Amino acid sequence: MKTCHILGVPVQTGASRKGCIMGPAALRTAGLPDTLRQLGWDVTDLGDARPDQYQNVNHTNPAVHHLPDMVAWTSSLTRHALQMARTCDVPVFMGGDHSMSAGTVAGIAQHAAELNQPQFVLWLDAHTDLHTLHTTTSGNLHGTPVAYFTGQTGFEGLPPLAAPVDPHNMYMMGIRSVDPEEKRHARDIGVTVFDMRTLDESGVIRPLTHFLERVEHAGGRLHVSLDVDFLDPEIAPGGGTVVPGGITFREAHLIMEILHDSGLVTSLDLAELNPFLDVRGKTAHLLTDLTASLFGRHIL
Ligand code: EXY
Ligand code: MN
Ligand code: MN
Ligand code: MN
Repeated sequence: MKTCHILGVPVQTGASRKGCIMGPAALRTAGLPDTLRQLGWDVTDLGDARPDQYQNVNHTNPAVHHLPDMVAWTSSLTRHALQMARTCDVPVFMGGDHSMSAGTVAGIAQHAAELNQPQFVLWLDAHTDLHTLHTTTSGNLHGTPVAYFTGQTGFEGLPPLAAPVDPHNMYMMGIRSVDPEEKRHARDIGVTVFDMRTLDESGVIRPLTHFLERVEHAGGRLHVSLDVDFLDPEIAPGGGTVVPGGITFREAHLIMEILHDSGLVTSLDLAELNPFLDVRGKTAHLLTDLTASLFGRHIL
């Protein structure tokens, strides 16, 4: 039986609006662990992570706030993610705002390096989250994890990476809100971005299967990072930075079903769920249902 360890990550200081601290509890209330058990997975809920010691660190960019929190969470989550990747088939991280992925992806990538396998990342998001501590103007650090774990400079104070993710192994889908510096950054470092315009024109299947062929050919491991605002706000209102014109219910399930059938997914983030902004648990239930599709519920 395949094993899945689930870790709650109640972090919210990376986001502009508070409430992601309740994300893990909302996903448990929506029944995520038992849903996966009913699909035949050996699921262990590890409870919620805690940040490491609070270190006093500040940054030359006056806009940046809550940096000590990101430092404390990143060092804790890198350690947790590495341990989880070593001890189960598919670690699942229930956030919490997207700054969590600085630590989850860093730890997951470190394990891939131990296995001498390339780490690929599929970033499902309206945003590229490619700011550094120097380029962010909002100072909300959930807009920076991708630049951090791909090893970009400009993260003074954060833990050094054991194994940066190669930006050429990063694919993004659903993108529709990108700041000018992020556009430059994405081009300069070679991240592949399938924005909503591309998906409108070509659908989700072609870009996704092209990416999965690359992962398969490279013998890679695949981390999926699903941000609530990847989805259209009509079906997923429970996020603090939602953007109109997102992925539909069926497109999202199709992506999860194709990912399941590929057999390539080795870890998952569920990020940016803010139950304070949700409507009767609608987004928490949708994330749980999408995770069930990723774990094989659709198999007849
Ligand atoms: N790019 C904007 C900023 O840096 O503030 C918006 C970031 C939103 C990040 C959310 C987690 O995806
Ligand atoms: Mn703040
Ligand atoms: Mn994000
Ligand atoms: Mn986002």
